[in-house]
Amino acid sequence: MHNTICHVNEYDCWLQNRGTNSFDAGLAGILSTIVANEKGEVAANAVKELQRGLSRMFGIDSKITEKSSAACVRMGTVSSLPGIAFPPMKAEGFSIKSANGDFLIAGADASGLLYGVYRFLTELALGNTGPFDIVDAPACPTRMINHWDTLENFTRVARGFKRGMKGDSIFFKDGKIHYDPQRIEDYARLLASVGINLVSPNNVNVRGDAKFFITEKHLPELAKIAAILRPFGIRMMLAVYYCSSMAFGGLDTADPLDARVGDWWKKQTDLVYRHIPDLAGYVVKADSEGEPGPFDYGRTHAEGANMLARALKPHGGDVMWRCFVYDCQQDWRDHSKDRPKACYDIFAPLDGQFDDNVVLQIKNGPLDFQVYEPVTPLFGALKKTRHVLEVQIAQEYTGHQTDVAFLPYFWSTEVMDFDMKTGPNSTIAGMIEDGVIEGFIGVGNICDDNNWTGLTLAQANFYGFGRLGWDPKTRPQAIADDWARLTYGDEKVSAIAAKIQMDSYPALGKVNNPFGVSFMCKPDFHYGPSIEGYEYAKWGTYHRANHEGIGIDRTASGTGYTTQYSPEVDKMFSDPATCPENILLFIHRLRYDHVMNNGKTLLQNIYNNHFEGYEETRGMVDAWKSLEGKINDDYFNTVLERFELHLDNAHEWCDQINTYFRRYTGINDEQGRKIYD
Ligand code: GCW
Repeated sequence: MHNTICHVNEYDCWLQNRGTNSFDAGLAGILSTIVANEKGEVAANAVKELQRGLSRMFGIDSKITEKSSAACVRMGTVSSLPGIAFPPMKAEGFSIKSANGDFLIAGADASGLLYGVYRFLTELALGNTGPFDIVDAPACPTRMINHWDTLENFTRVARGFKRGMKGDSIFFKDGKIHYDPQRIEDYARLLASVGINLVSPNNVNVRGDAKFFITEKHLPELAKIAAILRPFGIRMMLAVYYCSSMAFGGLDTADPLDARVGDWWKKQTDLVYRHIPDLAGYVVKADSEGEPGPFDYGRTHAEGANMLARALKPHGGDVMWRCFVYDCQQDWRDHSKDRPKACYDIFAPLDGQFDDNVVLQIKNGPLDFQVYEPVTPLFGALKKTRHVLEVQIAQEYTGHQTDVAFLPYFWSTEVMDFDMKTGPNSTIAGMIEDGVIEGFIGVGNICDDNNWTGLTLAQANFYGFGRLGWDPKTRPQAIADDWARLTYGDEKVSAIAAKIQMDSYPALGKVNNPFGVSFMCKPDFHYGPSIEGYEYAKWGTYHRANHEGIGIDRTASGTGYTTQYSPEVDKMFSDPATCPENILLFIHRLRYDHVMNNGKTLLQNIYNNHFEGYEETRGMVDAWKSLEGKINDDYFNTVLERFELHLDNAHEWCDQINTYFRRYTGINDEQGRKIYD
């Protein structure tokens, strides 16, 4: 019988403090001596992190010394360990070896050493005590969290709605930069433990006083945050306001081709770097959802981005230029415009015109972080422009950190695995490995709640984001398993928690995204159903359901969206029989009596998915309930509270969507299940 209660501290996430030493005497002896001689800020911190981690996670008190003849952990960067042979390591990589009774942790560089330390601690926590022969490195150089935090209270996304967040920012409060340094350090540890090396704290909609982040008013405080992140190998970026030269620069223009504008940015950027010399650069949202940009001056996005890039260039900084540019003032009556086409139409023709320190930041899908969407066609199309992939860790459209939705499942199976067929290794993961896509950016889901993410189980999304940025081919099952074992320790509890995570995304897709129809959510708030909430709005997010059918024809015979892809993908998408079902109605307008590959009609499949999705959600909740008494009550209950809301939400989605389609079609469910009038 298994009677012990698994104690989990929600604050510690996957770096649980197990406290007591359960290693045998031999192993504990080796771990009690760390031999290192590191002086640099990051490398010296790596040594301390090993000491702290061994103490916190395993109750081993170790001493750090420069020499030892006893068996020990030897560690250092390649340059500080002369005379020892290492396998070749890539930048930020490490090797962990068992040799002559010692453990040897070597970093290609200081960050690599730090990542080697976390990997070593992780292996021990997973029960692997060696012998070790691990060589590893991150797949891409840019692994970044974009916080969408505002100075006003709470981590708000825009227009006054939290959209996926609970709690407030860990950086800002009451209109000011305000933080607990210990909390920032703990955050940095979590980030570095999964290989994240960049953070931008402020929202890309740069409003109010956040516009002044690049001035003396705020730079000293921001520099202090940067200083806490630095020993963890993490650099800061800042989201900047495109029209700063007008907002407080005393100019009457932000025209990128006006020399006064470029000069102003150069001076301002010099000031920024006096405070934060290793700032990684600026993140920019321009000509997007009401934010100003180069279009206001009749200039291209290359001209706008290059102007900022030139100010950053002498300091080694990059511009992360977001490609979320589309017309948000559409008229639903006008069928000639198709929002998902905008990103490619605007940016593909500019390929080759960007400076070498401009990096285009492209959302995974062409619409906006919906539950299912095709991969943005710009990937694979850009040949001469640096670019990165942006996903949303915050559950804006995927359940607001109230509902459980394991996003690595989606990022992996629908994004990383998708083959753009633009070359020999043209899955998104392949392009990341080949350096074609040079980074993975996530809109953060962190807040000041004790558990960091509001919904405790959403810690797995933060964790999984890091894992996929490190290795984009990591399977979601491995992420779920490792996250669960590191969090819970106990095998039975871990198996149940991992299964809940793995079941969650397919269940979500079944209840609230009928075959790729998106934006059926409550306008602005983005949680809960409102089937026609966006139907007559200006945002370009229509499904155009009527009594016969639903969806938009985005093939060559319709809006032409699919022609933005390679011929092979265009062909696969264009035939409803080969188009991936998760995005079928994103690409096609189909009649409700269209027979799908399983021989059932579209309508019947919609009904089936909704009934099943709700039952699957109930199954997840029951699985969680089975953990009562097996896990500490406080942890168990906070998760259960959210699960109850989640189940209500799934119920509402299921019934509203089924009723909507039955009202339109007058056709009943073939299995006679209850659909309300
Ligand atoms: O999903 C949308 C959000 C906006 C956000 C925008 C973006 C920061 O609703 O709040 O703005 O995406 O990505 O810029």
